[in-house]
Amino acid sequence: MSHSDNNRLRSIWQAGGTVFNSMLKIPSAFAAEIMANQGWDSLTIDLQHGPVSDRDVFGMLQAIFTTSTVPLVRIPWNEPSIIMRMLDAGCYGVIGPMINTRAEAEAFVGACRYPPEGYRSYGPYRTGLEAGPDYSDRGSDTPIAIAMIETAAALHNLDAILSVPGLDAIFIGPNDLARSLKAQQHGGSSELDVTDAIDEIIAAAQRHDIVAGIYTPTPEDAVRMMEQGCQFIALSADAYLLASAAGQVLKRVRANTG
Ligand code: 3PY
Ligand code: MG
Repeated sequence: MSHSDNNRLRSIWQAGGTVFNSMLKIPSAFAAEIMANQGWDSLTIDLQHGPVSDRDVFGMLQAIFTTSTVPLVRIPWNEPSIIMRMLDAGCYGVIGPMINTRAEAEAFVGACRYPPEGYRSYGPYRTGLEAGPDYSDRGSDTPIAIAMIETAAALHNLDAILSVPGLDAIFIGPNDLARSLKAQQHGGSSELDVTDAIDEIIAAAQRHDIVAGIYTPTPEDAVRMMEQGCQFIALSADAYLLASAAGQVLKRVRANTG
């Protein structure tokens, strides 16, 4: 497969479409290959939550690149060295967790772009194999920079974050967002509803002409969020999908025996 065109996810978004993605938490090239063969537009290798380490990423990328699925990575924290190493290895986009201020968003986007747009250091040792020898000439426009909005602070600084040049998309983390908003309300009700906050974030992204994305645990949530305007849907994760399929099969067979 050739990724030598510009990032395919941008073409989907520019045509008004939705990118369907899932998270990879199983540190295995084989598991990544199985997931990539199911037709996801993109898959996100998750270095933030789960047992995947830097060293696992290489084989997982090689497996994903046997298909047209676009590989992204979620870094453990907003830190430039891991962003650069993941882009050099061949990830086509980075999801940065817990981006709370404009300065953090600028640092995040800058690490994904070569000068003059950013401060990414040169050294794409594997990317050229997939993206072609001219990668370094267009290395600044190929990677997708996706900032996670998942705290009360980020909600407060929404317009400042969303107006950072070069930011492609935001990704809402509903779990952290709920915890952060609840903490801000000094404990508040245990059933805090984050629907209003999510609506506010999607509306702000649309105002700034930035793609809105969100994590959704179920297909029903995914459809609902897509209808609300999200164009990047991260639906569940390999580990959860394996658990769910295995559990359902066993339940069905037990229901039909003694
Ligand atoms: C969250 O819900 O906080 C997430 O980070 C989902 O990936
Ligand atoms: Mg989170």
